[in-house]
Amino acid sequence: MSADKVRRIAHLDMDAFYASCELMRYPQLQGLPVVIGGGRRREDTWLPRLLAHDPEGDWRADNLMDRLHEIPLAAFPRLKDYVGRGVITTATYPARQFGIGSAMGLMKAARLCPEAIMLPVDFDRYRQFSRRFKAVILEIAPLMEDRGVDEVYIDFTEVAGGQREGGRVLARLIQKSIFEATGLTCSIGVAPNKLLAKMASEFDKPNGISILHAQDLQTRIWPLPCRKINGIGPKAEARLGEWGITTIGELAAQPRERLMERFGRSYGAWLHDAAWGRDDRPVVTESEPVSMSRETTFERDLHAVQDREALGAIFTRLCEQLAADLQRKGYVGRTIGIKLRYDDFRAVTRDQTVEDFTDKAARIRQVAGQCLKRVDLSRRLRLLGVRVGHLLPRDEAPAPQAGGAESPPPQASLFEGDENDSRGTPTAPPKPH
Ligand code: DCP
Ligand code: MG
Repeated sequence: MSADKVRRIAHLDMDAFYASCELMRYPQLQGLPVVIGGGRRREDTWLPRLLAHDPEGDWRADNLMDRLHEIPLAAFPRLKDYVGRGVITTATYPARQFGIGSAMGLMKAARLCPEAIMLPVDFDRYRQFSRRFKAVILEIAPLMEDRGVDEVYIDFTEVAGGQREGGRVLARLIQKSIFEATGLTCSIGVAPNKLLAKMASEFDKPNGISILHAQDLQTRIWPLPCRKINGIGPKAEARLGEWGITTIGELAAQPRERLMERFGRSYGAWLHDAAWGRDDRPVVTESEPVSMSRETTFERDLHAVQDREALGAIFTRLCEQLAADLQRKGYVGRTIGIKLRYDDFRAVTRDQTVEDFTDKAARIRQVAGQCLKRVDLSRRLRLLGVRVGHLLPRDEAPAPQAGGAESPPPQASLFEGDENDSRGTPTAPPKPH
């Protein structure tokens, strides 16, 4: 970074993303309460609906896709007509005025706004829009970190216009360019680091720009609830609440040592830094991944013995998801590890490096299972993660040796049964008592 430039990091988040992508093809829904959820898209369900509402209309399957914008409002499914479970992925801003939001059950949403229009999810479409808006950003600012389908971090520091008005000039240019290319709006926060930028991007949603300077910490960040910090979830919030801490300012007033005693060294120290707006993580551009991982925080803390079955299923699923990620992206790896977080927020990791490179769920699970045997499982767990490191593109990795580790022997691991488990095949006769 040049001496005369201050660090300016932007966080950009698309507005009501899935819903906005839908509204591009159904512009007649602009300004109405619309929710996205309830299963995958099936275009063929449109025709019977259309004919029921508009029997005289010349609707044909072969040109329906070009005429989506002509579909009359009466033919759209409403929340009140929906029977079934499922949750909302997102809602348009008009729907949010009724109190509807992401992750809400469809039945509850239907009570809040029965007339809201409901559309199914179409991930392929959202991914297309995602690629397009990111391509627009990259043409303007090359240092961009992809954080998922609808958000990115951008390092403004060295980009032309990135320092003018605290970044507002560049933010405006990006916002306008994305709108011209895609028809979609986004909100941008610019701040001295990622942590603050992420919070700032929410300040003025939708279609807003917020500029935050270091000296704004006390006035604009400290009054906010702790939950607004990305990394403080409901459980940490509840534990802070037990101390009477609800705002970020109250968290900042806590001695660092006290937080470390209560939340573990690393999370406690991080909490303190976060409350003081400190974060020096770089903006990481797309590059060869060093590792890939999957982790999940449980709905309630789980115990290795009492909840063995549930944990075993979650563990298997994480390994399968990770293997699928590796296979989809074309990588194999040979360092396999686990991460646990206990109910007291302490985290531990273990890993093991093996001879063979793999992208197979069974092999990952086997080695990760070995790692699990090296940690304390007497405490309840709140998070479990699995990681594969030492990655190589699949075609650059050495071929597995004949008779080698390609087909490892099946092995019972923790969460499924251990040495005391009577289901396993005994290797020695039981000892007489
Ligand atoms: N999403 C989801 N389930 C959730 C939250 C989000 O499927 N519980 C999906 C739908 C969103 C997209 O991810 O459109 C982006 O998430 P955001 O949290 O950024 O929400 P939106 O972009 O929809 O709205 P906002 O304008 O608040 O950013
Ligand atoms: Mg969004």
